[in-house]
Amino acid sequence: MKSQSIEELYGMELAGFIKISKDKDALLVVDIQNDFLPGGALAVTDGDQIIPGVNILAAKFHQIESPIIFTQDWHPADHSSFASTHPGKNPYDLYEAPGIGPVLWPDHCVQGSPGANIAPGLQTANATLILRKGFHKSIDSYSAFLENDKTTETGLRTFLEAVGIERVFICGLALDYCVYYTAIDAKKQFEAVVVLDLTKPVNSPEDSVSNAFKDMVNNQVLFVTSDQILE
Ligand code: VGL
Ligand code: ZN
Repeated sequence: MKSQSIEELYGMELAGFIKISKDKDALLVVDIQNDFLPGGALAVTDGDQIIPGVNILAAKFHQIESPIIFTQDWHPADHSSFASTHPGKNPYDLYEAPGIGPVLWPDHCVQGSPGANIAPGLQTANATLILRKGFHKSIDSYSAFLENDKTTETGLRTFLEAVGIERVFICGLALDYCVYYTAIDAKKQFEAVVVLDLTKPVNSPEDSVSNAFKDMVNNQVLFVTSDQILE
């Protein structure tokens, strides 16, 4: 059975076929961790469905010897993004503070916990770099490049620049948070391409996906499906 196409799901215009180049294109696999999968603390609906396709896409980048970077959300147990650290607050309550928001989260991806592990089905043997983010207690990091203060660098920008990368392909979880913010920050220095069939949203608050797409389109982020990426 053919599943619903991504054009039908999101209505985004696709960039078409793109041939990837050795050492100029990098793949970012964002936060595919147990806590973001069905049954996890901050479960993303169908988050597990993207894993086989991510493995296939990563194999294409590995084939041409281009870097593959996995990220891990990696929070201390008392992280300020957790509702549990704010008396009287519940997960998904709206909450804005510097570096935190627009909602509070259930406790998730606590450093060293099973939920923070990369999903066992994901093949990481070919990883060039596994980057952890969100480890500062009072500031979140949705983006793999910049923490939510929009100033503190994770080091990923400098890494990609040092190895000569010009374009990044972004997949993983979640579309409306870490994938979205990663794409916006990537585009400041590199071409940024989001792989629409290999990402799924949290959908909280309810306009998070439409806002993310609006902002990505305004920033000239490109969209493809994984079958359009050719080695
Ligand atoms: C994420 C919410 C909180 C994500 C991480 O990976 O998209 N979302 N922490
Ligand atoms: Zn988080």
